Amino acid sequence: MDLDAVTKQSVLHAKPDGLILQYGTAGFRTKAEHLDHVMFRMGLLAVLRSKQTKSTIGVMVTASHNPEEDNGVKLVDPLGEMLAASWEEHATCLANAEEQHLPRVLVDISEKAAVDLHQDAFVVIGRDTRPSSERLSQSVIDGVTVLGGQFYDYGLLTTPQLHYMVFCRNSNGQYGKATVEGYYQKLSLAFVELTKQAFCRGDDHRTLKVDCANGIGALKLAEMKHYFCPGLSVQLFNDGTKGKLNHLCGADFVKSHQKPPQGIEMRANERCCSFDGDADRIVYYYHDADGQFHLIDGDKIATLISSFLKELLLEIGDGLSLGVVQTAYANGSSTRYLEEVMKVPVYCTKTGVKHLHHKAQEFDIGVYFEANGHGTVLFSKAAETKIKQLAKESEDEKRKAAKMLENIIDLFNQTIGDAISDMLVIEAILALKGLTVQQWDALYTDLPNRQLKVKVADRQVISTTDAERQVVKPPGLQEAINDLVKKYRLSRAFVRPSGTEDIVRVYAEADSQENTDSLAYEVSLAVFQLAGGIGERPQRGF
Ligand code: 16G
Ligand code: MG
Repeated sequence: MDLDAVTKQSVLHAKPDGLILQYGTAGFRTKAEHLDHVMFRMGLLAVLRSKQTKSTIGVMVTASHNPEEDNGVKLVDPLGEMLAASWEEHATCLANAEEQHLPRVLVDISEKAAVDLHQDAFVVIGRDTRPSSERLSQSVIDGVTVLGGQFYDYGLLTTPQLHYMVFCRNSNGQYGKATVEGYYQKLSLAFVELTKQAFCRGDDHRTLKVDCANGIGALKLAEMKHYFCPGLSVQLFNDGTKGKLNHLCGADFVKSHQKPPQGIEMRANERCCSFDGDADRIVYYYHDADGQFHLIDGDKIATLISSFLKELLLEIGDGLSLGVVQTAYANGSSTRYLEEVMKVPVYCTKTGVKHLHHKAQEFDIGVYFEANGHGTVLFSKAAETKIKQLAKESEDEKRKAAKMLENIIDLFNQTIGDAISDMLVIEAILALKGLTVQQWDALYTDLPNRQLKVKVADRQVISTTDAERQVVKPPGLQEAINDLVKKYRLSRAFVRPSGTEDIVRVYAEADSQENTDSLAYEVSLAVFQLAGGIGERPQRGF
């Protein structure tokens, strides 16, 4: 390591005094103007990680659903997975080191992680459409080059596409070609194969309206859409030509406000969906004939997909295990439906893709979705081998089911959740089952729910257990929540410190919207009083 060169370059990417940031569930994320030094340093870290794993490492510059002024950065590990937890700590140390300590921290990390400094390093970089992203990804490149790493800059990519590229490169092209073209071909081929057996329907059923959050999803879908036409025709809205990224649109807006995005023309019973700013989340929705808005969130997506997979697994009859992984935010009705009607085992983990991903790996086939629309399906190596073998050998019906499963394996970006993959799988299932969006929605009825935010002096005073469903500290808060929950029917509430914002999140559900809103308010007040609330007290009616 040429530490003198690092010190010289680092001055050009100086860390603002006193700024402390944490590598959280979504990497580093804050106002773009505070991130130049973090980007440079993540370039350095990616080189060390690449040398240590002797593999290509990815760096994605994005702040997903956050406002356009924000930005962020995440590292992608060799198998296209999120960065290993021990390296999140290294990332935090490196990002927060004062200028004069930077060389020492680099040496420390190299020693602790037993990095072979003579090894070559290769880093691939992607970025979203934010105005700040191009400049910030240049800072990543500066970091990579000063430590002697090689790099390839993909430029504009969705987050899942960068994960895909990393995995392709580390599997010698076996997973697919490490190009955008390769990604389009792999997914659309599987989609066309899978939907071959769908019966013919009217043209209107094949159209899907997509709100692209004025983000990268618009550019990539525009490039990709002719690959799966005429099987599916997508109409793009909020494509970034006019509106601001994530402003009054996108999956996060639709899910948290439970209303349609601006900038999309919805007619009664038309199927619509929204991506988030980096296209790793998706939610569906429609207006019924009375003009009422219906949201189909990640829970209902998981239900649709797992019921289809379960049918196929029954058909091949090979005893492969299927499990669904959710978080505490999953609507109580979805959990009940999955367990009691579909008889599928359901597990709850902490919020954040890496936790769900980890749990889903325990099954032959693990379906995981957060209610916010972040999710995918993982197939174990053994399941994949079995399915591929059956698709070649067995008799007719079994073979048909195995072939479909094979296409589904190819369709899901097996690295992390991908809005484009999810959309294609959902569209294929709806076509194959001849289901309308209303029929899908009618699988079960969501319990009314409400999410609120509370400002506190230090959100770390709250600690939780049981996959964030119970508060351990501060004392008395869980008892207060228990007493409030008892007042309502079908009720549930929990609180947790956010991993991405400086606030505490409150979730409540109950038998009616009115009761849900009361419960959410009362729990917010308990948090404010017992966990050091600051600013304005929570108000009833929001
Ligand atoms: C991040 C997570 C997302 C989670 C959200 C929760 C990843 C890639 N992203 O965006 O899964 O739902 O954080 O945010 O893990 P919160 O901690 O502010 O509620
Ligand atoms: Mg996202």
